[in-house]
Amino acid sequence: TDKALDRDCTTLSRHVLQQLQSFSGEAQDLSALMNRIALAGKLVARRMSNAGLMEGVLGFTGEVNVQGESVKKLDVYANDVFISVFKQSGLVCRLASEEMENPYYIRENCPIGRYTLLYDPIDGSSNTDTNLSLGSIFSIRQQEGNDSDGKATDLLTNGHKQIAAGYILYGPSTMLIYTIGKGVHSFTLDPSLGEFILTEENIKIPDHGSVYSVNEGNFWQWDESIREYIRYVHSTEGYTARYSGAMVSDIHRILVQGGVFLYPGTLQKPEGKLRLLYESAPLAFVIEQAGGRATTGLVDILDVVPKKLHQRTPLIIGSKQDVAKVESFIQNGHEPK
Ligand code: P6P
Repeated sequence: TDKALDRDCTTLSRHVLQQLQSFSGEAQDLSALMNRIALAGKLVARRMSNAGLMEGVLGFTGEVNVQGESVKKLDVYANDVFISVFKQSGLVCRLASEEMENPYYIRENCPIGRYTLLYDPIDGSSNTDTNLSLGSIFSIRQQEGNDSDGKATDLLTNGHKQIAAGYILYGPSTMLIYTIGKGVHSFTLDPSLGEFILTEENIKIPDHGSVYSVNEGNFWQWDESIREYIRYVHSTEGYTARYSGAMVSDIHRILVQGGVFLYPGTLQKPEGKLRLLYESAPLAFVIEQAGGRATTGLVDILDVVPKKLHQRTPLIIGSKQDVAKVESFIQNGHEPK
């Protein structure tokens, strides 16, 4: 049959089943979960594409627009989208996100739904008003125990407990990148079909790349070892700086071209700015599955055990060699290897 047609028929839910080479209960669940993530991505992408047109959507909250809809800030809207798509799915009992202090329980799903979604509905929301790329980040875990105290303490475990993770990149095209621990695969939304179509399977991050991605405006707040690394890349041929304000887009560039993204601890945020459970850990799962690395500078991100749901960690993520270079400055004081 026609290769292009076969590809157009490799939808995300089909691909998950192919990955697992199984139609077991869990395989079906994962396929259904990924399908719901895709639906959320489509709904958010649609909202973004006409955000500039609907009066007051950009960066506003509480406004009522011309359609009489209560207009929500995009990240509040996106947060609700993920809740809604999983409400009907029956699979997910709990959702934890940057937008909610405590996990949201879908009570009707709880006795049966054994999955928890951890997500950052809109990453890089400062880019909303400037029509630049944005992302959603997701991580799926299985609930352990019955969470009787409703504090979801079973979520406070390391990143190896993730069963699926990935991100949606709302760029010139909308892409969904995911892993279920069997490689990293990318899909592109075909708006004419309303489907995410397989773009690339088993993506491998280059072992080295020229890009370093960091907010140099924080230079005055960094440890001396990070400053030493930055002085090194400033004085060494072959490095180029790229930083967009949305780490999904910066890290996607690094997945494709190689390089390293850093958000180190600062004076104001010694633990860094990025949240472990629904930002760093899912991205670390993806990048490690693609053959890269993710570390706090001292500990692999996937080994960090959080003490609280919204715990932040420093993040150094990307190509093996480039991450190791940053670590060499951090771990050997100021003397690079
Ligand atoms: P800064 C967006 O708010 C975000 O979480 C990441 O997507 C982005 O890389 C970072 O924060 C930007 O933070 O401090 O550099 O503006």
